[in-house]
Amino acid sequence: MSKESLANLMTEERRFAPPAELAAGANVTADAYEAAAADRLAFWAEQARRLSWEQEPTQTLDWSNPPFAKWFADGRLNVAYNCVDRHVEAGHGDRVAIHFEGEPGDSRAITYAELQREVSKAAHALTELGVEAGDRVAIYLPMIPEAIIAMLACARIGAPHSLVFGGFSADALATRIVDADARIVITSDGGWRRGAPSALKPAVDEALTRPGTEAVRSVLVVRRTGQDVAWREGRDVWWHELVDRQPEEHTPQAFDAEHPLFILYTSGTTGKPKGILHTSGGYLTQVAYTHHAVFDLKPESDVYWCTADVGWVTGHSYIVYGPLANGATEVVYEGTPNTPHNGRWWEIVQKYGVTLLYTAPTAIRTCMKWGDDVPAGFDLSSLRLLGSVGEPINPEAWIWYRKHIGGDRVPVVDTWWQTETGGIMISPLPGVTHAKPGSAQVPLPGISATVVDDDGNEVANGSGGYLTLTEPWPSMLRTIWGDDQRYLDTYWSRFPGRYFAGDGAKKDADGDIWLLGRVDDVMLVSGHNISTTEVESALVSHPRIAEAAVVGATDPQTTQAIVAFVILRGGAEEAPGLVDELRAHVAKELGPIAKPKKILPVDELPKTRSGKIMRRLLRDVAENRELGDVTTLTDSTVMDLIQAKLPSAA
Ligand code: 6R9
Repeated sequence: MSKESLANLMTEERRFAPPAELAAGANVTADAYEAAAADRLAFWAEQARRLSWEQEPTQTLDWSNPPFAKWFADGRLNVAYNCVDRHVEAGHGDRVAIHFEGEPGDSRAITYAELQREVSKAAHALTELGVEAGDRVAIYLPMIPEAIIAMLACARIGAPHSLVFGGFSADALATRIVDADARIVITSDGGWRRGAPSALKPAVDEALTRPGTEAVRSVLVVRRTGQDVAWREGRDVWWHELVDRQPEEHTPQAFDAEHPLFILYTSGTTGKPKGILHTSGGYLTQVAYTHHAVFDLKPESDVYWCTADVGWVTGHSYIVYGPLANGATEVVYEGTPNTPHNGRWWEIVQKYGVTLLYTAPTAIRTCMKWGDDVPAGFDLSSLRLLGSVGEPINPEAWIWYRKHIGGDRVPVVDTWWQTETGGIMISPLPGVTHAKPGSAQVPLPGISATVVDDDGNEVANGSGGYLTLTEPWPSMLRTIWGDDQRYLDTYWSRFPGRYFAGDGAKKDADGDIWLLGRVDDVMLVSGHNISTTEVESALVSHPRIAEAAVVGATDPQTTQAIVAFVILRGGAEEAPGLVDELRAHVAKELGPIAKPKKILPVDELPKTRSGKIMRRLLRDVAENRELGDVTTLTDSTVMDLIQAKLPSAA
């Protein structure tokens, strides 16, 4: 974003107060902001006491070598003990930890006592395979309980895990195995997706033929689908043969608070993937606190469901570590939302009486496209809170979510954070904040964030710029695995002394924060910086538009011209005059400067597995360029479809 800061185009006047009952019994009330503001470090030291430490920390933050943080450095704890054993010891062994729902309809309830036995056996099994504290373990599994058990078993023996999305190719898997220098890979024959078994093991076999993967000694294979698998004697081991015969008791050993817990790769827009490193004590403190505060979890009565994949950071922090540290009962679903029918998610909410639901805007927009009558066919009255993560949520999608899923009575929390931040950073508190559709609003207690201009000066209310984090936080990344210099360059060099997240944002008249998308996606039109998010939200507020992706394409007159790719509601039938009507609609909502030069109806948009639109690829299409890296797309055929439809897009 150069010269002109982001134009502040969008206005949203709707407001929703917290439901009185929720506010009256909320886990966290307004005084938390005051306590944290009065003494931020004392506030986090207090939150660390939610955990069970073998040795309580006496230090909170060591920032003597910024930006390399140490939190609770002299404390010692076992993360798996905190997520499992201590709940059993507290008498909650019979509480269900995981309601697993397989895509084909099989289900399995795992109590905390059972989880303790499974994690203990898996920890013994890893030890038998020679895994020691500090060794890296690659996990390439579908959404089945063994994924969670494997992660916790690694944590239990101090072996950092590196999850790789089941949807990623052998190449992507190999790169990540090599970079982390993994010793073991945990995988399965396959998983169920869209009503059919989808193989995983062949990608592992292929990845392990690549140079640099020789250090992998064993491949531990879960049987899920029963597909035939190729077998390498001496290397491949069945989970059920090795794990099932292990002892059910395992004594957890405590590790330093700064002991590495996991590496998770983010692709970013360019360059090789970055291995984001998270450690133990600070990470667990923040994910446990934020899960308690943002979702208002009451572990005795709530049924929580986060629809993310465990291979995404949202799965790490808000399926595994946060909820289990808090003793939650949660749903884990293996498959796709429309198998065997478009109402599958709502059927699951009804079946388990889900009270707290956490999902992504892309899923919400997809459900909007399928129609209001789908959720209306199920009893969703158990829900009491809805969360959103992954992208800016367009105000119309927010309103739809609240109305059609939340019965117009439950709060919606829009949570901004990143793989790098480890836990939620900016979000309403459901019992406190008067919600504004489309805005993540305020940093959580103990978190310091602001919006700055090109020179790093805080912008006035009503202006846009760059989102920065101004103080270290407990679950912050500690570095990029094996590359401290890249950590400094990527996050700490743009604004010295501050973390730069890469997102554009604005502050509204009340000082609330609105996220405007990645700065790489911001458009420069006739000297004005315009956010792709705002134009997309304006398009989505038109009744014919289900989804929109906007990019800036090079233009001789205006520097960049706005090009919009849209999915029409109720099918791709294009009514005459619709494109003109849409352009006029955007002009009315945002002003003539934001009017797209081109609007192109398409059937699908290119997305990553975590549901983020890959605008970079659409920019390639709009500028008639050869496509860049497509390996992180959910479905790489989408780009062919778009290109076939638009032979001369630019
Ligand atoms: C948790 C996660 C991080 C990027 C982030 C931002 C976007 C996530 C958002 C949001 C607006 C929200 N993002 N949540 N933008 N509002 N509530 O998504 O991590 O996969 O690393 O992505 O996602 O652009 O910088 P990750």
